[in-house]
Amino acid sequence: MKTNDYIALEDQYGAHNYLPLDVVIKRGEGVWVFDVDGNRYLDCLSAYSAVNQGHVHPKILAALVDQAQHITLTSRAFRNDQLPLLYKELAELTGYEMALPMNSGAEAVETAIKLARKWAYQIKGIPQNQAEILTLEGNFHGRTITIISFSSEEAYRDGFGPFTPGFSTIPYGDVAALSRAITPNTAAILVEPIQGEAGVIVPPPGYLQQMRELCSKNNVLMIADEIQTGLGRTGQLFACDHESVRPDVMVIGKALSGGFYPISAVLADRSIMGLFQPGEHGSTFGGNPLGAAIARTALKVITSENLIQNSAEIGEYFADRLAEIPSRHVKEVRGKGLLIGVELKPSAGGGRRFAEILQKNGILVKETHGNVLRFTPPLIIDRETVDWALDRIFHILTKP
Ligand code: IF1
Repeated sequence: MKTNDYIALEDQYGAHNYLPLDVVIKRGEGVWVFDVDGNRYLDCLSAYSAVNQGHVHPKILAALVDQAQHITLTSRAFRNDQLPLLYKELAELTGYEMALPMNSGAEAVETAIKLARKWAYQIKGIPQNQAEILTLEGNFHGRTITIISFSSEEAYRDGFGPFTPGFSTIPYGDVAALSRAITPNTAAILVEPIQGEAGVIVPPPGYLQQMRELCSKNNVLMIADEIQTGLGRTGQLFACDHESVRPDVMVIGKALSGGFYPISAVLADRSIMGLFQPGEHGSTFGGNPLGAAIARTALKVITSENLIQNSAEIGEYFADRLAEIPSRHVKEVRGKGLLIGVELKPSAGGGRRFAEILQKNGILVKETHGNVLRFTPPLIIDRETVDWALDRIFHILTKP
């Protein structure tokens, strides 16, 4: 079967909840993916930062295969020999005393929301059902009804009401707005340290630090959603590390499995995480031994292969070279580490057009918010491959 045959099947039998590029990928290896027609592409999306370690990383693959031959799922009614080791290794790597494992990012965000509300009523003393959680304009935290209830993107909300109460949204990057929005019923603020979907929006320097200070002063939990920015993507373990900010609750996912398996987690110290009592929260697959074994190796790969340092160095190089391209289409190049956004001018004709041209030149990117091209390759990418890509990007962006 050829590309168009697969597309026809997908079109006929699959829900049309996406409009993917017309590339049908059959195989991935490191930074490269190969389609059914034998074409090779540089993956500059990394499945939205789930494949930081590169496609089909051999060590993570080996961990998956080995664990799958022992036991894959016990449910949490019983214990297994992988989850306790993942807990310990997560605590040692991140400095948080405890973790709660889930599967998708959205489930971890929902878990963090439940935890913040529980903390609000039991510790802060907010009256029952009156906890408020602040969210930021431009946020993206997943697709569940509660999460889209505080989305500022009409397309994600339209037609899905009624919505979950208890959230209010304030402008991103605006400390004064945050200070004004805090009330005695504010339980938490949920923040992406860099907003990915909104178009790689980097907050003003010091924003996270001032948010941290305001949260501490007002007894409000700071919850960082680092599902996309975490685990090395921005050139630090966490994007919050750029400002030496330690959120009260840290949400991770995506690269936690190196793209092999849905596993996410909420991290916090015992004073917060200890509020969950047996039976109050969970999931069938949450904390399963297969996902835990995969995550243990995925984390080891990030540290043993110095992916954080590589993301910082190669990311700076990539972004600097992109910013030097004399393109009349480019408005701004921004980001941190290998989370890079190229914002196009309205006159450029939209990001999708460039994504399709880049695809024809062997590079896969995803536009976001219409006119921002995300360049987020796996963190294993080397300078030579970046130069290979820059050659092509230069010619495409300097064309009329
Ligand atoms: C889609 C966006 C990115 C996330 C952050 C939580 C989640 C995500 C910061 C939820 C997931 C994915 C979801 C995917 C596309 C992609 C995405 F474009 F949707 F917004 F990356 F920017 N927090 N992001 O980025 O995690 O439940 O998906 O495991 O839904 O189209 P999930």
